[in-house]
Amino acid sequence: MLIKRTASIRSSEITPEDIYLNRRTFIGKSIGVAALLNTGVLSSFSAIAGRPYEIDPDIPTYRGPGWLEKTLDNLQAGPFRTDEELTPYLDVIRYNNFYEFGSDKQDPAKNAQAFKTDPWSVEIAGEALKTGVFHLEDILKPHALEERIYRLRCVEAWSMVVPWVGFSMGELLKRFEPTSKAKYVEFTTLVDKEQMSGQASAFSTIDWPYVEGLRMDEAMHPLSIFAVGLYGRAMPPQNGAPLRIVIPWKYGFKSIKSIVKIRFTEQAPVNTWQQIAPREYGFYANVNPAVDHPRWSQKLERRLPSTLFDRNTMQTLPFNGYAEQVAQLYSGMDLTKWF
Ligand SMILES: Nc1nc2c(c(=O)[nH]1)N[C@H]1C(S)=C(S)[C@@H](COP(=O)(O)O)O[C@H]1N2
Ligand SMILES: [Mo]
Repeated sequence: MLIKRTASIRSSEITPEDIYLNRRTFIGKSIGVAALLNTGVLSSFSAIAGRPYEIDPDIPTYRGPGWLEKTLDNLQAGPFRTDEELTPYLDVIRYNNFYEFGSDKQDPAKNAQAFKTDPWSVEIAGEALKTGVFHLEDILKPHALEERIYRLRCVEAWSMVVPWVGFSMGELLKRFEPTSKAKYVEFTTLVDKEQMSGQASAFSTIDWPYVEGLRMDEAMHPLSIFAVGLYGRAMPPQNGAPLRIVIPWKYGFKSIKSIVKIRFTEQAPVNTWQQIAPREYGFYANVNPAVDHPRWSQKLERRLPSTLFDRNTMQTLPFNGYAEQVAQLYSGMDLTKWF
């Protein structure tokens, strides 16, 4: 739906993605702001963000479940916000890694549009007093939604700045009363070969489901969030609707999407990328410019939007710039070994 509606998007299929991203951004800026000012949309969004969102109101957006729409009206400004320039909405929703829907950057935006995210339930399991299967709506009910503007740094050396809609991960996890044996928390993505074309593909290297994990103290850190939206709207399917996590000081692959299970464990979970290539990807995956990926350097990153002519390159910072908040979680650990 999203992809088919405008004729200009068609050109993405024949244009190198970098040029395509830049062109869309330019169009978005030149016509989008004026249109927003006319409709008053800009002012209503800037009230939430404290800064204007440059979103063309003609861009079809995923609405999400009705109950979520109501809570999106009451967004609060969350802590730790970066004031770096936001990555344009179109880049955030059309340049994705979500292998369940294909491995090209534009596959998820094309293949996830009909993804059914309502009703959705999440199983809470393992070392906790309250376990069971819960409706997502019930899980989210007690939490006021915040806007968290974070950097996201992919292990592939590109990055974005995204205004996520979400809330503190620890606040939710606490409600299920993890026991003293809960040293880690594991997250699992949906398996549904009918809906997720990437899972049905014979070329897939991933042993589904996609699994991720955090140490309990990482999960309880105030920077860690569950996210249900971005840019003041419901989470687009390609970005991990209806529920994903965002861990901004770690490489993007830790921020697992479309979660159906949360399990508290005593042993460290084996996350998907570590399982596929343990020499390239570890459990911690803290952003670290001093530790190269075996096949490329991690010193620099390409901040989207990026083009063939202007790569928009910048230095990658330890812990993705969140060292002040999280470095003490790893004091005494050799981060070249625990990568
Ligand atoms: N289930 C699942 N979660 C996933 C992935 C995936 O392939 N499957 N890709 C990860 C990677 S590598 C990145 S960089 C981020 C990208 O999030 P975004 O598409 O919202 O920018 O999602 C992460 N979460
Ligand atoms: Mo990534």
